[in-house]
Amino acid sequence: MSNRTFTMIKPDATGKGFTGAILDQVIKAGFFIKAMKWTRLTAEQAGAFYEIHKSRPFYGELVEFMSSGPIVAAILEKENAVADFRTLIGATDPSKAAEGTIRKQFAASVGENAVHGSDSDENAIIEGDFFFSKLERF
Ligand code: FUP
Repeated sequence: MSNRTFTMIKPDATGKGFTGAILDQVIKAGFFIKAMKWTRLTAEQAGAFYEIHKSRPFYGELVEFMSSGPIVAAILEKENAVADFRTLIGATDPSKAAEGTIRKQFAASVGENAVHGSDSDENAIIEGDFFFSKLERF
C-alpha cells in the first residue's frame, strides 16, 4: 500500500473560485501536500494525460475541458492515500456522490467534476511524474 496519491482541481472548480475551499477540505482530511502547482494544460498535454481513455466516446470533450482553463496539480501524502482520497472526493458522477464529498459539493456533472484522484498506486506514480520532477517534491 502506497501513501501517495495525485490530484488535480479541474478548470470548472478553479474557474468558479473553489480552489481554496477544496484545498481546505483536503488538508483538514489529513492529506499533506508534497508537491503543488497552478498551471494550464495544452490540449496535447491533456490528451497525453488521459491517453488511457482515448477510445472512449467522451475523450474529445474531456481533453477540451481539461485544457479550457487553469488547474491545480498536487501530490498528496497520507496513509492509504489513494483509497481515502477517492472516498473524500466521491463518485465520478456528482449526482451519485455521497453527501459531504467534494464532488457532491463542488461538481456540476460527470464531465466537469471538480477534482481528479488517482485510481491506483501505480497510476498515482505515473500521474505525479507527469507533472513534477524530483526537485519539486518536499
Ligand atoms: P474518475 O476516476 O472518478 O476520475 O473517473 P474515470 O477515470 O472513469 O473518468 C475520468 C474522467 O473522464 C472523469 F473525471 C470525467 C470523464 N468522464 C466523462 O466525461 N464521462 C464519463 O462518462 C466518464 C468519465
